[in-house]
Amino acid sequence: MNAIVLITGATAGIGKACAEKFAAAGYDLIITGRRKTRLAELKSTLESTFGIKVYPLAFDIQKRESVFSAIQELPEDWKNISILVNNAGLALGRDSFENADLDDWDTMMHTNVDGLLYMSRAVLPCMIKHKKGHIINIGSIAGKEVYENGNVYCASKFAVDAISKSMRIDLLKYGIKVTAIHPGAVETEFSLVRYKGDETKANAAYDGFIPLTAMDIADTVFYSASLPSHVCINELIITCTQQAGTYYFNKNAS
Ligand code: NDP
Ligand code: 8X3
Repeated sequence: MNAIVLITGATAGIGKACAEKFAAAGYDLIITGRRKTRLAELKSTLESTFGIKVYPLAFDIQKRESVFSAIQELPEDWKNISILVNNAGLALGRDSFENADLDDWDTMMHTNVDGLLYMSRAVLPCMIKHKKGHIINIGSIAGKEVYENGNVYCASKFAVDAISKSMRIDLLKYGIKVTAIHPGAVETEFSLVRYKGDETKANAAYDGFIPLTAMDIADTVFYSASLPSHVCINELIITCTQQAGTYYFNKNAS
């Protein structure tokens, strides 16, 4: 086996780009998400293109039992995970606090926060045993600054920021690295999911500027994971050149 990377939310966007990036560098991959067909297609493409091994795991990351059993049931030779990329996540709705859908709030907190916690706890015993490992959490600029109608999505990403900082302290004694990457606007399926399939609203989210691509973030994740063992990027905020915060954009720049 090559070194193993587990990437959550690899069926689309940033997670899929991370899978392509690590596969191209010769890592074996465990890829997760709910959409089985997409996982199977990605496995087939990456194995045939890069000659690596891919183990797909389809489950809902919100469900604690599903996360722990998926990891416990991995074949022994797949359990030695070197890098965990906690990427699966979503925003649902962009509504004012008093009107926002409570189910949307629950789904965001359960996915972005609980899912990341469960996955980290499920994978950690192996990293602790080997006194080696790297956990890379995908946060957001929304976890650094709140914005109007961002309420619970922002809260979930502030939680990712806090969890990343505290994990780094608690896991210091095991030599495990913890990195948080906080992207600004990245054009993926994110906005389509946020606006529940409304393509007009989703496309409008990127009007007037050139957003980051999923591969821009995958490059940054891969760079963070490729540094010498004594170097750990703690956190990194990355935006496109036309963005300087959750509110500040230089739109329609020539
Ligand atoms: P996409 O919608 O393109 O991809 C999201 C991924 O998360 C999919 O693979 C999806 O898989 C997975 N996912 C969502 N919910 C669940 C669930 N309950 N169980 C398992 N997997 C789940 O979005 P992005 O690639 O943009 O988002 C990736 C991460 O980046 C998220 O954490 C997001 O918050 C963060 N981010 C995104 C930014 C952006 O502008 N796009 C900016 C900053 C951060 P499936 O549907 O198959 O389950
Ligand atoms: C996604 C970026 O600004 O749309 O995390 O919340 S933003």
